[in-house]
Amino acid sequence: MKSPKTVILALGSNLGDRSGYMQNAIQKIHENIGWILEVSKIYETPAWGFEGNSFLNACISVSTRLEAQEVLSELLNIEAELGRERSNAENYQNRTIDLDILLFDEEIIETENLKIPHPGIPNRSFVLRPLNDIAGSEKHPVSGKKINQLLKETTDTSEISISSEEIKKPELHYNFPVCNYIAVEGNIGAGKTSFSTMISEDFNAKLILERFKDNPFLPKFYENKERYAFSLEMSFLADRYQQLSDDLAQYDLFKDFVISDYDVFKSLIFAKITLHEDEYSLYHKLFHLMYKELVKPELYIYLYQNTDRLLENIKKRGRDYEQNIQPEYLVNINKSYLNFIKSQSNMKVQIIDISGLDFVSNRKDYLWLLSEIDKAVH
Ligand code: PH2
Ligand code: MG
Ligand code: MG
Repeated sequence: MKSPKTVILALGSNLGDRSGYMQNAIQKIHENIGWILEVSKIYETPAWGFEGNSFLNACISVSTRLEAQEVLSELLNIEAELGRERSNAENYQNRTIDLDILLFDEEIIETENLKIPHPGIPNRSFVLRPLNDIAGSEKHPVSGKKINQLLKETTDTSEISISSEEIKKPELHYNFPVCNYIAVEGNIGAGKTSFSTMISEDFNAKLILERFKDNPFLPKFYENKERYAFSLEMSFLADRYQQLSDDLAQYDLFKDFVISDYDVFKSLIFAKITLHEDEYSLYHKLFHLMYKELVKPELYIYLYQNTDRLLENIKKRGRDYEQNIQPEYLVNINKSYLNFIKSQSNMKVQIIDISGLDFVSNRKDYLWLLSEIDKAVH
């Protein structure tokens, strides 16, 4: 999964309800590309480089997990949806909406259909004026000059004025960040780590990830379950207890809440499946001694994924020792989770069926998932 990057886009329209098209474009960019960070003022600008109606122009910055090429193809879709018609004519045409990538982090891209930074930046005031609103002190990655410097130096003397029209960021009000601590749970391969990582990046949360990699018993366990189950469960429990008691106690001033990709109760859920009865009863005693010391999550999210997709995800991430996991084992784990959840009367739980969804590569699925989570919190 990729970390978000900041892309800066130019919006232009000189046909029909110009600011309406720009507002609709922003909504579609939010739904398909990423979070709108900043929106410039809107400028009224004469058609540059051709005889045509005058334009409204603006710039926005967007936080996206897409690659530049993917952003480009989304923009072309949005332009088409908003009635942009492209003719084969050589020169510029009037258009309902034009969406161009100006900057993509500090990347420099030179392909047949995509050049970043946009080569037109330095000699177009209709780009530089709004760009200066949101990125005046950013450096142009090729010339190294700041945008405000490029604006001072440009030779384009077009008459540009601030328009009285306004465009806004989409209104978003998520309630779930009012929870101080959210735990994300789900079967092996459900996407717990991806989802909590995305939330932590997008909503400024402190992230606690399970340290399964450091557990020396895990590969051994998958080789010989009888022999290593107890050691494995004990070491997971010790590790989870230590991590949660340390990390939840350490308050991070700069983060708004905490999100983890597990809840400590999973220890008991797995132990019940993997241990013999006598081992389990010993384990159970120790578990509760530790459990009562720990801070409980204010919201417990269970991501339900169907067995076929779990197996597919397990294969895709390719951890050697997981490749022989049997479907029955996953079905069993899912049942135990649901039983545990049923027995929880004083915890806020949200079970979300994500079968058929792909929230990592599909932003619409991700936004749907966020709205489902939000339903648990009022
Ligand atoms: N876009 C063009 C060509 N000319 N002129 C103005 N004022 N605004 C634009 O957005 C614009 C233009 C090519 O995309
Ligand atoms: Mg253009
Ligand atoms: Mg264009």
